[in-house]
Amino acid sequence: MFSDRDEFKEEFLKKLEMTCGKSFGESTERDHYFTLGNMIREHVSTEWINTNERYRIDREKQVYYLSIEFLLGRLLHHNLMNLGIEQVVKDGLADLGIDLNRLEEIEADAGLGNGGLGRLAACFMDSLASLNLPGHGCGIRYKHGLFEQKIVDGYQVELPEQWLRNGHVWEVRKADLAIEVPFWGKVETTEENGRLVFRHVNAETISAVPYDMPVVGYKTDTINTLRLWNAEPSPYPVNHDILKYKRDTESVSEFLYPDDTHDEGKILRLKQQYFLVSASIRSIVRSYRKQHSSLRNFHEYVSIHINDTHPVLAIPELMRILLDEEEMGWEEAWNITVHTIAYTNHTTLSEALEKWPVRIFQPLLPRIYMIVNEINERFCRVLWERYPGDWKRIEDMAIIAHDQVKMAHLALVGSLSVNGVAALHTEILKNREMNQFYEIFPDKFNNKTNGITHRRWLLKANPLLSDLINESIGAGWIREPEKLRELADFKNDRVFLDQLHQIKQLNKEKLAKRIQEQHGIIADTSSIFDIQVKRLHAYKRQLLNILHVMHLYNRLKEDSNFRMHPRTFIFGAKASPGYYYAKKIIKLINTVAEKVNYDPQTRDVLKVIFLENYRVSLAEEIFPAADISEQISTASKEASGTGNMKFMMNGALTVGTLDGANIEIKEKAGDGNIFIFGLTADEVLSFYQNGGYNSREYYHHDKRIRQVVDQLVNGFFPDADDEFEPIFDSLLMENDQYFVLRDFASYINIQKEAGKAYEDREHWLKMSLMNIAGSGYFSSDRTISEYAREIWKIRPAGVEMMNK
Ligand code: 26V
Repeated sequence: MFSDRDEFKEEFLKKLEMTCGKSFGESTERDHYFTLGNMIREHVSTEWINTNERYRIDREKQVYYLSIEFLLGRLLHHNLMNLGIEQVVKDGLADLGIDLNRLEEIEADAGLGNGGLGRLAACFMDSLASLNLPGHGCGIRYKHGLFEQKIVDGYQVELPEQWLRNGHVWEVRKADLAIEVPFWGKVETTEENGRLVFRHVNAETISAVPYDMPVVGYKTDTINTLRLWNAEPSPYPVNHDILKYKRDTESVSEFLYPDDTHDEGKILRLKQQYFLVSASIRSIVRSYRKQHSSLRNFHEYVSIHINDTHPVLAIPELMRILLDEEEMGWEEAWNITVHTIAYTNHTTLSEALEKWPVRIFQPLLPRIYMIVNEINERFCRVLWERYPGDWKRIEDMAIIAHDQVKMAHLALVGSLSVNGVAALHTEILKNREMNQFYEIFPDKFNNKTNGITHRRWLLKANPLLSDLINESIGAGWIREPEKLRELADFKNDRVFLDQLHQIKQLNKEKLAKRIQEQHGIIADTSSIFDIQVKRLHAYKRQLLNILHVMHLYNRLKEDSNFRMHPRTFIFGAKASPGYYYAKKIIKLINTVAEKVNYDPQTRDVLKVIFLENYRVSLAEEIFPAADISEQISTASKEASGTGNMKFMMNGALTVGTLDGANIEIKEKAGDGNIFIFGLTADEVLSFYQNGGYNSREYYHHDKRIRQVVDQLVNGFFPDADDEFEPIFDSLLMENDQYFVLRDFASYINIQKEAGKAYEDREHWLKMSLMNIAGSGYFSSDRTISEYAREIWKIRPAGVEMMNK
């Protein structure tokens, strides 16, 4: 690579002329961005090829992470940082009068995901490469990532996102490696030489064309691959309406999560899932066959991880290859398959557990359906032997029942490992949601508490804090994040704490500047920045947060003696387009904002800001600027949360329930350095089981609650008419499923406590420091090391496998 800035400049200028066909004088910032991006990718190519070569020759075990989402965000800065050339490039560009920061802003976010599940996959890619582990991602190259959100008159409006509009510099199209994926048609069964042979005929095929992206590890020479599949018309269509065929085909990689309320949408989703799985597994097998003469020992060299149930058809697809192509017997094929696949569960919400109607599944994927059916029959037989006569249990646990294919059951039966994503979540899976499966397969279940890449979320996102950490404990934490612990030694160091304060202020100013530019609202940086950013969902209880804001507003209006430290409540959230209730909450937040931000009596102490189009690149500016992190889900509902970890690592204090990873955050930060409130998971689950909650009692007995709930419908918001009636109804008519009113008083109290604590600056900074110091555990390097050691059994490159 370039050894100094002059060498860099020379190459940059040469490349600029070649790629853009313009002189430097005529070139635009966009030209500079693309020139730089292409240059970096080309430099990476040699190491990329070397890594693949090394993997091939060493025949090391490889892991493939299959995920329907990869929420990557921007890659330029990240790649420069990981390659260790950030400074040279920055200086070289500065000599040419180019500001690297501005070039970074040109890059569109690769937003191929919804939220935590997709961002987790992206963090894992970074950790795998940075730990020199042979791990690759497989996903779909959606033409449109998650929609772009506009707020119009307080309502969410969705626009198609266009990340590929100007091309994407980090991908390489590999047309020669395309794979034909078959749908529809029929299976013909014949007997040949005493063996049943299955032929899938009259299928409509779709070409899966891989686009590979290099995954650069932090200052290592490992460059792994993220392979995203693009759906294109096959060169051999059987369908004669070519235009329709082309449209139908391309729609497979057009949108993330197409609406599946109707059959057409369901078909498209299932098509996407099989498209991802079939192309991925077949390309894995293809490269395996180059090094091995048979698939007998496949599971000793390959591990396939399925990120939630979306890629669960990996199980019957691998079976299909082993049975139909390798001509193995069922037992042997099954043994290999189960030993290859591992599954992570990311939610216990029943509405998110995937089920597909047989009437859709069977015709779309006829051979795969036969195999799933066989897996189901064999599994039911095992159940019958174990629980003779227990029809109810068998019906509950079957993979196919009541005309539905239950994807989670298939995953549980067909994989070697099943893990939850935080300690509490895994316990809930074992003891409740998946208890019947836990009884039969106790050894499959294990916990892998989520993590985040500290390189993006601290080193890159918060350079000021990173510098301070480097100055005080050295840079060892970048490779060994647990070393952040050493920061605890500074908790009585006034000078250090003061620097911590300065940095937070500067980060808040930066965010305030963006808020003013985009929203025209002035955020007072001496106020507490109290932030809730995440998908919008009822269980995450953005509603609790905004009702609390309304309560504070009422106090300020009614009691001239009421004092509180000024607060800026910041929200960022996208609601799923068909999720009516979530959209109402967005409208409510914006309506409250209108009211409190412009009231002369309150505007100096209370501000509400809804940040439009929350996404990875915006998140990178938000976390470093937070004082308070809102993690207020109904206990038991948030599997883990990962935003909570990003806030903690940047020194925000958590106001939260004992849910998901919050519990572990409390352990690592220390009980005194977090603000916990509300029902526990056991209490919530026992209410669900035994009843006993009546939201109206809380409404009637607490006038603070009555006041804010009434304000939803009583004209308090002058133009709202019956806008918020559905919210009112959810709280009182539908008995408040998520215990908003039950936790309300407790939330008011803890928020008051947090506000008070903020006024003792030194103590606050100490608490903040203890959060940063305890956050090393939440690096995805720790998470990935656990997956590698305990599930995948892979070792970093260069380390000999024992007993091999
Ligand atoms: C998705 C949807 C989409 C449509 C509306 C209903 C609904 C309900 C739940 C979900 C969740 C899908 C799985 C998921 O994204 N889980 C998240 O995974 C994160 C990474 O493990 C974890 O930190 C979050 O707690 C968990 O919600």
